[in-house]
This record gives sequence, C-alpha cells and structure tokens, in this order.
Amino acid sequence: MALAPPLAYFCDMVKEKILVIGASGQIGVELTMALRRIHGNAQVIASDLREPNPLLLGTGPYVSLDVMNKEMLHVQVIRQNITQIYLLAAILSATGEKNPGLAWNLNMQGLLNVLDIAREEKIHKVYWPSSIAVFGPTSPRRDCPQQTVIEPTTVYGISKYAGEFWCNYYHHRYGLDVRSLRYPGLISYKSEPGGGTTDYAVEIFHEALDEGRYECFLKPDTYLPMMYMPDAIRATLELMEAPADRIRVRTSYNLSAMSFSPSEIASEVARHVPGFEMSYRPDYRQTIADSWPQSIDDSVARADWGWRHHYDLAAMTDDMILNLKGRDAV
Ligand code: NAD
Ligand code: AKB
Repeated sequence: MALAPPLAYFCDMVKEKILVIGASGQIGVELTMALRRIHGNAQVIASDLREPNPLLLGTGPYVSLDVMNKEMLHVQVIRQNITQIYLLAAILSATGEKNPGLAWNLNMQGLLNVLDIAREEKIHKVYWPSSIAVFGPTSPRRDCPQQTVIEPTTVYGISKYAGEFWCNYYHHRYGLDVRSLRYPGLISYKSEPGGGTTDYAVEIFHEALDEGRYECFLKPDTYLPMMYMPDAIRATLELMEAPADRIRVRTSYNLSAMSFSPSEIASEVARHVPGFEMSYRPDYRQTIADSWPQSIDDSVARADWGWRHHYDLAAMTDDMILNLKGRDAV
C-alpha cells in the first residue's frame, strides 16, 4: 500500500518561490520587502546587478544576477525552483536619452530573456512594469485613456510600448500569466529614484529638509501623473493576486493617483518647511516631460480588479516629511 505523502509535501507544492530582478532599485527594495511579508523571507529571492540595498540586508536571500545573461538567469530559476518573477531591471527615461542603445538593449532583451525562460519553465506568474512614458505628444494631454493614440518619443517609452506587446504576445500565444501596470512617477523615501524625469518630486523633499531650497529641472507649470510608493506597491500586489479572469488587459493597465506641477508640490513642501525656496532651471528633461500626458484615466483598472488609490498630494507630502524627519532624528 502506498504511503500518503507528508503534509509538508503539499505545503511546498502551493508555496510560491519568487525572484525579484532589480531588487536594489527604487521599487525593488519596497516590493521585495512587501513580498517577503506576505510569502515569507526565504520564499523571495532578491537579485540585482549591484550590491544589495542596505535596507534588504539580513531580510532574506540575495543573488547577484545580470538579467542580460540568459544562461545564468535560467540556472538561477531552475536552481531556486522559482514560480514567479518580478522584473524591475530597466533604464529609465532621463538616463535612457543619454544612452539610447543601452536602454533599448536592457529594456528589451532583459524582458525577452525573462519571458522565454518563464514560458520554458512554466512559471506561474510574471510581473513587468510599463510606464506612462508609453504615451507621446499626440496622446490626449488630460485624463489620457487606456486605449488611445500612442506615439512615444523617448527610447524608454518606445521600449515600454514594445514590451507591453511582447507581454500580450506571450500571454495569448503561450498562455503565460504576465501582468503589467503603467506606473506614473513614483515618490518614495526608502530608496532613491534611478534616473527618471519625475525624480524631481523625490529630490525636492531631501533638498528642502537638508538645504531649505531646491532648483527644479522642470518648469513650474509642468503637470505630470504621480503616485506615492505605498499605493504603487499595493497596486502591484493587488494586480498579481487578482483572479486571472479579472485581468482583461494583457498589455499594461493605466494606473493613476494624483497629478501636480513643481510649483504645487513646492507650496505643499513649504507648509512643512518654513522659508523653503524653489528655483527653476529646465534642462533636457523638460522635453521628455512635455511629451507625456498631464493626467491619466485609470477607470479600466478600477473596473477590472478594483484599484483605488489612497494618497493625494497633501497626504503624500505629510507622510514623506514625517518619515524623512524621523529618519534624520535617528
Ligand atoms: P531603478 O533604476 O531604481 O532600479 C532598477 C534596478 O535594476 C537597479 O537596482 C539596477 O541596479 C538594476 N539593474 C540594472 N541593470 C540590471 C541588469 N542587467 N541585471 C539586473 N539588474 C539590473 O528603477 P525603478 O524606479 O525601481 O523601476 C523599476 C521598474 O519600474 C522599471 O521597469 C521602470 O521602468 C518601472 N517604472 C518606474 C517608475 C518610477 O517612477 N520609479 C515609473 C514607471 C515605471
Ligand atoms: C521616469 O521618469 O522615467 C519614470 C517613469 C514615469 O517611468 N519615473
């Protein structure tokens, strides 16, 4: 008579083993920590080209990994029994315009490596973020809808738009459960932003608290879609936990929380930092910002899997200041 397998066998069968690629970046640090809280530290493997971010040290396994090295990536996926992959490694808009070839290679080949391996190894789910950078100057400026004219003018935006269609292709052709969000500019205090056009909205807090002033690289009336990191992390987790039949968009979902200009965030910061001064010296990033919509319509995400944002400009500013002041006081 065959013996019944031990209970641990069944537990292991349902436990997810997650690989986060680009875990030391602005989103990666917070997403890795959130995934570890849900799935357990040992179940979430952080990986990056660079050293682990100090906030990740001692919180769980870390492997050094170059997403461009497909063989090594494949070995890690098999060796670690990976069942889900979160791919965050990319070159963002501002850095991408300085080195378009590098941005295209990493953003495209990195994604194709992951999609191929995920298909071959029957990975349960893949997450890959797109961006509001897919939209270009011919897209609607306000409340830019899910489906509209999309003609990006940055290499970053082109790579994201192409990437969205690769995700869609792998889903429909191979049945891969790959999900994606078009994040707006993300604001966070735990980890530094990595070379984007929206980075000013993070830098302003650090400079205001350290120096009492900030020189902004965008014009005062440049409205852009933005989101506080806790909302972005929750959106990602909710998208990934949603039943597959609720995910009707297999390119990437519009996602929105707030829209503000540099002069508006400067006024908010000044509520907390008396005497705060903002000056403006627009540079090449102004052209990038001008090519993007000012606000996003994310009603499809709200209808399909119940997305709701929590933070507006005032609530985000309060929380950023509170946490950055608290950190300085330690
Ligand atoms: P980031 O630059 O802060 O982090 C990216 C990480 O990837 C870095 O730690 C970097 O070392 C790592 N990396 C680079 N090349 C690698 C390689 N070859 N192999 C392995 N790791 C490598 O970026 P982020 O802001 O955390 O963005 C993560 C993802 O979210 C990107 O796809 C980005 O386009 C997207 N996104 C970010 C924002 C935002 O405001 N932060 C907005 C929209 C979309
Ligand atoms: C950037 O500015 O490049 C990013 C983004 C909106 O994708 N923050």
